[in-house]
Amino acid sequence: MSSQIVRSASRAATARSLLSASKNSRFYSEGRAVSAAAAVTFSGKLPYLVSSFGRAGSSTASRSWLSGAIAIPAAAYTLQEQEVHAAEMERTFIAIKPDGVQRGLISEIISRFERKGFKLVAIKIVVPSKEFAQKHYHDLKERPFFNGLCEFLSSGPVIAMVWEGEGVITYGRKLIGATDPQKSEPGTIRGDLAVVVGRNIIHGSDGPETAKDEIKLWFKPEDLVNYTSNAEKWVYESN
Ligand code: IDP
Ligand code: MG
Repeated sequence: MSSQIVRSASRAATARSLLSASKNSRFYSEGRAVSAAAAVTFSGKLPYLVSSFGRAGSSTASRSWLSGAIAIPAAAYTLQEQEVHAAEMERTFIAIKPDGVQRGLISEIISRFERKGFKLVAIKIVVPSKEFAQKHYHDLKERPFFNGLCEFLSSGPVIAMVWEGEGVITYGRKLIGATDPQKSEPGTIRGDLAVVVGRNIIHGSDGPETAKDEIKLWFKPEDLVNYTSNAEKWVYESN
């Protein structure tokens, strides 16, 4: 298991713990790449927090993180702030490309992320310039299809979105399916709704770093909305 996966697994476990621990307070999440442990401050909720952390230790990754966390003296958690300004939920950048928009697949695609339990935190419709498309796909600039790809992305409206949730970067890619729709599994967005690689209807960030970069490229920080969804306690609580 790579250290990146370990980090993201422990962050996810922390986020879930905090969701339990913050039943009566507002839950915040941010796209900042901060250590969850460093970000946690509580108001008089430490005993509950600690017992909640204890229960959450179901994986090796989270257990090792948790033992470290519990060893931190209570005083290390400043108890001043009212709100838990805490463990980020992961965020990913998802775009419905011009073919998906023109084919009337916006609601179909959004509903797959929504029904899974992920939370929409930013959305806009935009026709990107070719220069912007080149920035978005900069890592593919040596590929023979780069120019056509950027022409295509800038040829019409794109739905740009940020989705939030535990494991949303990796699982978002699973929902999307393989790059070439001929190889995408049935049940995935590309598997069910697209046929060729040049018109595969959707983009999704492929890792934490690209997610961060792409969100920053497409959205201003103030475009991202922090809110608590009513569904969160039903999606994330554990027994
Ligand atoms: P991804 O979208 O699954 O992350 P990437 O390899 O990052 O796949 O490629 C970006 C986009 O470039 C693809 O979604 C697809 O639209 C296009 N693309 C990838 N490979 C080819 C190809 O071989 N021919 C034409 N277009 C391609
Ligand atoms: Mg890609």
